[in-house]
Amino acid sequence: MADGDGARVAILMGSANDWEQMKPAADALDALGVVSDARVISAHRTPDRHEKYVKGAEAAGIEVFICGAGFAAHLAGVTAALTPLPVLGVPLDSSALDGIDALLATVQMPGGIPVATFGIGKAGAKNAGLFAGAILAGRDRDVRKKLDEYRAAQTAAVPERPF
Ligand code: RP5
Repeated sequence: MADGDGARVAILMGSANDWEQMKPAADALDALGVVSDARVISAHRTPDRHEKYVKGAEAAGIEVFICGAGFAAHLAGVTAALTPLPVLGVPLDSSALDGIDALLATVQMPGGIPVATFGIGKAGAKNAGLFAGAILAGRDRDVRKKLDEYRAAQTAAVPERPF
């Protein structure tokens, strides 16, 4: 579930309109048995909500952030500025530039405040969810088991022939 109760991964997005592209992150974490907390938080539209949430997140049990935003996407970078926890950035396709603007804004962090940047849109969100799970799996045997099972099932689902 992405409703926050017992969440270890925060999924932030700049707009409720981003949810369709960001939901695969929550789904991937669900598949690994990891509770996430999906929030609409914009670095420029709701800066106070942003700072309050990020500053309180670690004490609330959050271990990893996934941040998705479109246009001149600065949500992941500002989040990383506010916390030492790992921040995974997902550039979203919401502008006339099809997400290239968000990709460059997210990936081109100046040295010193890192954001691990994923692909544009749903595939990037899915991989960010799986990557967050892999971070937790390093010292959580239950998540590691689920991750191994997820990958084994994915492999088993690939047919030998295309027809
Ligand atoms: C960004 O601006 C959001 O992440 C969203 O992708 C984009 C457009 O937001 P809306 O105008 O659709 O709310 O901050």
